[in-house]
Amino acid sequence: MTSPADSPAQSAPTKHQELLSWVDEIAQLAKPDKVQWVNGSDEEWKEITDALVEAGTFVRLNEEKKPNSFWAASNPSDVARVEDRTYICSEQEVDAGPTNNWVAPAEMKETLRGLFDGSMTGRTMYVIPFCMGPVESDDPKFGVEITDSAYVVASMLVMARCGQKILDAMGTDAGYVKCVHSVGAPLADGEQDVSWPCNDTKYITHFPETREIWSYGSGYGGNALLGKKCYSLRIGSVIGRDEGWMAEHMLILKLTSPEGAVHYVTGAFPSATGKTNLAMLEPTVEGWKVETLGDDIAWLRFGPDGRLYAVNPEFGFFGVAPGTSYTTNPNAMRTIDKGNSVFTNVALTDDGDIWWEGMTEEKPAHLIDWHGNDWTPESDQLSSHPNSRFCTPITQCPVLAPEYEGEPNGVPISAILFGGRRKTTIPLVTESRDWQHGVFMGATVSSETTAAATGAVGVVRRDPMAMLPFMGYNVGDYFNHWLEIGKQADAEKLPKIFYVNWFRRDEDGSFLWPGFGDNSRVLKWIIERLEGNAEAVESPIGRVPADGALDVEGLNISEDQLAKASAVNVDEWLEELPLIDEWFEQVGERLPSAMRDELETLRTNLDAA
Ligand code: GTP
Ligand code: SPV
Ligand code: MN
Repeated sequence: MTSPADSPAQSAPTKHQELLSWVDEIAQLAKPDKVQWVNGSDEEWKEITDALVEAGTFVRLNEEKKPNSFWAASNPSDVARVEDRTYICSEQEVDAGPTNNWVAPAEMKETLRGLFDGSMTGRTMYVIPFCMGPVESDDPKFGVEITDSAYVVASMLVMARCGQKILDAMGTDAGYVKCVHSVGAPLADGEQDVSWPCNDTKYITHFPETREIWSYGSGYGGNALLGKKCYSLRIGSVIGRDEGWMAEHMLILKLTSPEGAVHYVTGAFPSATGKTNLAMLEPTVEGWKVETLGDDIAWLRFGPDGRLYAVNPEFGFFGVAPGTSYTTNPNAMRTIDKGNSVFTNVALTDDGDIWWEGMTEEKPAHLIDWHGNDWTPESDQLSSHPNSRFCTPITQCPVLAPEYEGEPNGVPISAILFGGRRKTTIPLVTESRDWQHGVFMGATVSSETTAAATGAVGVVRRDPMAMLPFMGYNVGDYFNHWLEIGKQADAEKLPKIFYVNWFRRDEDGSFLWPGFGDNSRVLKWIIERLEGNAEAVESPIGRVPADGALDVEGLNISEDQLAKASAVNVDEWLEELPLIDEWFEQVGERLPSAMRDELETLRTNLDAA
């Protein structure tokens, strides 16, 4: 056994002294068997995935169906983000705000030091240098994740730009976010490993002042791939507040009209509420084209022309598997069919491929389900966990916009969509009157909870800007930051803000709006509004499409259904008001007064209606 005391620094591929000593410090604490720097080479990918197959974490899929791809099943207790175990450890409790769990940083560090002491014994400690967004951008943001999970290494290699080229770009002194992760399952000498090591004790912790992330006990997605939610959103939102930009839970798409006009649009919808699907949809309206730039996270910065530019800091899709099919999201299917992907908690077919609920109309006669058990269509259990995921390279997406690589500083945004999953109340599409009203729409987004986080599913909660679980600081300050951003640009340069809901239901529980590719009809109306070519009417909650303004040609929907999907129902909104009151009470004293003003305007409008 080589001990970390054998100086990982000597074999280290960097002269960044501060980084080297930090890696050394973590190795001294966690006591791994060895330290390995991740370089991002093809040989390394093969070595790591082979080792994961050997360990039973990965099953290699059929090369003809999914080349260079793998199936993994997690421990059944480790399947989603754990919001109740997620902490923002700012110096002052008030800076974490009323929506985040908080523990004082010194106290949390002490707890973590105890947990990490020897936590990597018997394992390899990997060091993953990564960059959020193109390394060629004007202001590349670096991170280094230390982890004892080879599954995390394989997933990070798909999800972020990683390896030697990043270390080289960091030089000897670049700043970076320190990300420390352990599954919390040390191995005693000779102890047999399990296929998915993890710990019942979990901590997902963030230190906004020192820009650090420490994650313990989980190997899953947003808990463990620390470039994703932990850095890109929680720490990212803090950096953005301090530097005058925004880190948001948004897809980015490019829309081209039949006349060739190009618009870039972002959309913030809560977890498992349609970002991946909208990002790469196939329009059902004639002549319109959608291309993808991102499906989960956008960093928005002002460009020299005073417009807001969006960059996707990620390099892959970590998408919800169930419901993804050649009918609902053909471009996601084409992306994964190219291989080089990791599938977690889906089902395995008899010919070495993967399947999940909704992939095909006809269910396979036999599967191995995500628990590793035999499964047949008669089975009363789902074959795949509702939050099972595909992890696949974004560069394989057939409708990836060339700007993804070609514009390292991002694309100028014309419109921002907010949306939630609501059975009632929220109409198909509403246009805000101005930036402040749009911020109010975002600040009051509500949505039914999904399987993307542990806990009850289907409960309506406020999920402001789809960021409730991802804000790295006080929610009131976050709203204020949105308002401040709006003051930094002329109104005509700011994106226009819209509120959408694809999930309204009929009395019988069925969706009123067909969704998916037909959401292009809403995008079309939005773009026509921006260009002054579509009619809208004022309503108490904002502007909605005038009769006949929404293109429904060829759409299989009754007039009654469309009316119900689009309706501004004053009674439903009057029931919503006390919920918004309650939410603003919860936000507390740092709620900007402009948000109360907007609420009073809404109340007045509804009373007059
Ligand atoms: P995260 O990756 O968790 O942030 O999720 P996401 O916002 O990217 O959600 P995604 O696009 O993966 O969609 C989640 C679920 O919603 C899937 O099961 C989809 O099939 C379903 N869905 C997406 N768009 C629509 C839509 O327009 N209508 C309906 N009814 N369902 C949709
Ligand atoms: C989400 O929950 O919003 C996701 C999946 O995109 S995770 O990476 O687990 O955060
Ligand atoms: Mn997400």
